[in-house]
Amino acid sequence: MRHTHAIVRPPPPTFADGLSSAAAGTPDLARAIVQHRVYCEALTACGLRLTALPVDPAYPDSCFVEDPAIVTATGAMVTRPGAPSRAGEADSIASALRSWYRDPVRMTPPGTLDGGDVCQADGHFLVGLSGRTNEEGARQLAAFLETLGYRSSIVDIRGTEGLLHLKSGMSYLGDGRIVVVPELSRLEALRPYELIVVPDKERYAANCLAVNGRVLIAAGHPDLAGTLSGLGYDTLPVDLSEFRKMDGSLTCLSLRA
Ligand code: CIR
Repeated sequence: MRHTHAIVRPPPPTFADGLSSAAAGTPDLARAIVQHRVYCEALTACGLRLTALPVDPAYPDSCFVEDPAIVTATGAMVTRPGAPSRAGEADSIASALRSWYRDPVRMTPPGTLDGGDVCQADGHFLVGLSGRTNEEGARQLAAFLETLGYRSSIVDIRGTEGLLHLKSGMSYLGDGRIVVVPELSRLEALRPYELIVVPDKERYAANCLAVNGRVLIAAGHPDLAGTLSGLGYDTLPVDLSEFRKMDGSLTCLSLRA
């Protein structure tokens, strides 16, 4: 599937006040801004046209634009992010999406869902139940996706320690292949796919981003980079150290369609 554009939003001055379970120290804002710029350049190098939303200091986590919306080639849903401090991000993403989609659908209470829990594998969506995404949110998304002709299945990761979102532990590469952390590799929903299991010490790199024939991968993960190169993928390492301190990774920094 060819991507043509992406929405991004740079980290705000309040970035360090965002949610984090990483216990990896305070992020350096200046460094985060540079890393975000390099990330944007990598997306541009993959052929995407970028729309950069204005910095939003009211929401420290607002650079993680993947969470308040789900976008596809033919429609978009504005979600209800599962963390109370992020709920207000939905309104600003909704207005940004109106320049792409005639009528973005809004999720309604009591559903909650973070886009980080949604993994699109061509015409099929894997939707994770997590601390952020509840059954009602997953149900509303599945019903919406069905109207667009997509199928979905639910994957429950609530018992899996250390994974904020489904995509913290897996990514779809295309060609029926999924990169996955060891503890998710036995999931029934993944049986139709060829799995590339990331060594535990490189688990952060399970969140990688396949765009238009290239694969962005978190810098500093030579085993996975070597495996992917061996399979013929053109990998593009991106340093995300400051976003990792805030539980962020590659996919969460953009909305791609
Ligand atoms: C949060 O806890 O919501 C942010 N600090 C990190 C969100 C990362 N989002 C993602 O992986 N989709």
